[in-house]
Amino acid sequence: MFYSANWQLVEERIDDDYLNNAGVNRRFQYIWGPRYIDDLVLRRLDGNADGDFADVGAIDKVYCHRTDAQFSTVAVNVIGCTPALTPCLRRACGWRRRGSRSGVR
Ligand SMILES: [Ca+2]
Ligand SMILES: [Ca+2]
Ligand SMILES: [Ca+2]
Repeated sequence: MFYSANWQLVEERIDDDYLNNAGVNRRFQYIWGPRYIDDLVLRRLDGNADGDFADVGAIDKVYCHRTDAQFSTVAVNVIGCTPALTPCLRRACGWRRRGSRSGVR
């Protein structure tokens, strides 16, 4: 696990089958917002640990965290990723283009 200087978890590397096949199988990255130290915005999963988050289908995913006023996660929206990250995040988190109605969470 890797942490920022503020002790926010930024990356987690998981070895699911260490005894039979040592080596990372999955990788999570954590993206934090600027509002507070516990402002977790989303996690993204590199489900095949190949270094990208663009494998379509059930392999790579985005987990968008919705939080309450105390920055506790109250809901997680999970979607399979697409090769282009921005539309993927828009779908997962309901983000809109700047200037459109009901924008960022
Ligand atoms: Ca392994
Ligand atoms: Ca991948
Ligand atoms: Ca890939």
